[in-house]
Amino acid sequence: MGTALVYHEDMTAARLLWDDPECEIECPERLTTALERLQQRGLEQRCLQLAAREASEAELGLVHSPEYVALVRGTQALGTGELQTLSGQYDAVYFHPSTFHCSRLAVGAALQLVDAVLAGAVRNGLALVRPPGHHSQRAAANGFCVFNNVAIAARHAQRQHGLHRILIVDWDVHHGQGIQYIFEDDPSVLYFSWHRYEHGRFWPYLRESDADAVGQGPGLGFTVNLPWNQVGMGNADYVAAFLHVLLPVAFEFNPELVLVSAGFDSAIGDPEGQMQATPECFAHLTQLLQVLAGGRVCAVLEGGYHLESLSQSVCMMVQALLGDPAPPLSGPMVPHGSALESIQSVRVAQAPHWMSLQQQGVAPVLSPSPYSPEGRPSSLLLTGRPEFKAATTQDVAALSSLLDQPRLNPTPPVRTAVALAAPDAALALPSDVLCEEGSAPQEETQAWARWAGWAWGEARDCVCTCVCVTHLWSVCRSVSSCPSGLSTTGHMRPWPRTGPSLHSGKSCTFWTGSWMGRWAVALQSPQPVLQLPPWMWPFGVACPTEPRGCFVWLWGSWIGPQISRMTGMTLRSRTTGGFLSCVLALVLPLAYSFQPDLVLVALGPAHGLRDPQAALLAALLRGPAGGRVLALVDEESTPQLVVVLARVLHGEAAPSLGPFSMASPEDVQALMQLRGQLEPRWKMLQVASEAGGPGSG
Ligand code: X5A
Ligand code: ZN
Repeated sequence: MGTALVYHEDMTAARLLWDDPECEIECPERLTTALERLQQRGLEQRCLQLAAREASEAELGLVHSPEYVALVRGTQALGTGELQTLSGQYDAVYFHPSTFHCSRLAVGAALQLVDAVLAGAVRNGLALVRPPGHHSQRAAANGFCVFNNVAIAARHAQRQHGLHRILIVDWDVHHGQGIQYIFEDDPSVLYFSWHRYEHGRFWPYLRESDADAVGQGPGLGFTVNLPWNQVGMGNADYVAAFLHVLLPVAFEFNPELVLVSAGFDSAIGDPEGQMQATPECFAHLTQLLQVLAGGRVCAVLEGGYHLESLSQSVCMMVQALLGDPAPPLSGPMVPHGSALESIQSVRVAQAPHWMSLQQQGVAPVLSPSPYSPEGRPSSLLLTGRPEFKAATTQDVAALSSLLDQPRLNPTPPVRTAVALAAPDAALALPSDVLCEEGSAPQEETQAWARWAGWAWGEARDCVCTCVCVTHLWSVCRSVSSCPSGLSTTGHMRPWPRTGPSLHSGKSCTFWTGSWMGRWAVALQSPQPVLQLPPWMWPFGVACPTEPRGCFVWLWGSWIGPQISRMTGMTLRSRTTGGFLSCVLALVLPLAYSFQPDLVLVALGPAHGLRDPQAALLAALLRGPAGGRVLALVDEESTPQLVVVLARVLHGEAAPSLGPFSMASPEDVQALMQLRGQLEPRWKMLQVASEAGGPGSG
């Protein structure tokens, strides 16, 4: 199951024919540069390449009025002066004689992509199109957009493929008000948008872009707006928005298809967005979306006006769609105070509509919007656009050195390997997963150590290898028979070869079952597991003699060689809501805050996770350590678990968890307590600004 790339050269034909500083950034080079970069990196060749077709007028009619379609059709015959006059009737729009053809190709590309994915020809894909679509309305062009590509694709998926729940994720830096208007009373389409807002002082200056616009009538709660009130939002803010707002709601919604309004003007260097997220952030966002809807993700290009930043972000997204691991995120994983205020305000506004947001408790509304109901804020008229500070030469130099960094690594010799006692040809492993036998304990240990070496050592400079399902027992045995721990043992030699040793490096263990006790003893932990503080007890305390639940265990270089922090919690929740809260609100924020070099996912006896839960956990944990994951599975586990883990670690879609069920009050209570304790140290756990009041941050 591959990735489609839909494109047509004709979409480069439309261009601005007169002087207009606002519109000139929407230029043909946006497509040609991005495509060239995809070719250079060998990514285009790995995709199923489809030539875009023109959408029919009936298809345009799924969203647009016949009069409007006729009007755009008419622009083909207009002269430059007439085109300019007509363009002036809309906000930030230009028409070109080729606009009608280009816009029909843009819609057609989105439709073809949806058809390919829903027919099962590919798992996911990207349509590289222009003009963009998300500002376009039933009878109006707006913000460079002529027809609403993504909205039409959603209606098409409903009418032609009978879908009932479609999620639209709009990560363009502008509010896709066009999509919002089209679906605001429709509960079958959940629209999520984040956007630069600055309390209403940023284009398109709409009251209805704020967090309290949540949809209407039967569509209440199916519009989710996350306004950014400051520029400079970065990787931590975007990931926090996904973990604490989008994903809880999306899992509860349980979409059959994810459409992405993939604008990259939300990336660093973009003149419109003025944000700070680096290109690899879009690989992470893409990966996070792929745990939904069986991985059926259809992305359609929207904005993105810094050619280099746009091209790199597009490459990152395609790489993630292809299943490659995402490079680790750079920079401090600490969300901005203003971002947390925004996240908090959406959670408050949406809590009445989503159980998943009620579970974690929300504080009262922070700050009323300073937006004046009469129209644009008066300060805008007085001060112009203060948010656009001119970039200094220093900024420009820093940006180009950042974008010059090589961030796409060569493909590793083996992306995923599996060690099994008795490899079985009947196991449905992907053909390019290396499967090796390790039946004797010594061989198993060696195989495991070799995978570990790949995952961490040799692979450090060539992406990362997501590796290894083996027999936990022999690993534990060899660890416990070696009192000084992994880093010094001869038969574990490959482990510390080129990477930092287990003690001095940052790694992150997700450990389940009774083996944690042995492991801790083997590592001579100064904090034996049984001394976990009482506030962790509700989540299950690790006890060497009594396997119970699942444990999260972190240690790192920041307090030297000691195991610095241990937390324990159970993931063994009977409800999907409880499990998801653990993963989204605790495990992933911890892991993203910690920025480990390696993630160990160990599923011991009685780990209590159902296969789809284990797969989801493993899939999501590929993010924080740049794909370096080592999964250890107990020998009592079923071959199905081995296969499902190998598949998701290899980049395939995680199986569905099934319908959402609300977490138990005990789970919620315990989780809140644990988060409260950990929040001061691990900032990605925060869902509200620390000062907790207006104007903070
Ligand atoms: C698709 C998109 C932006 C329009 C900005 C007008 N449109 N100032 O990014
Ligand atoms: Zn945009």
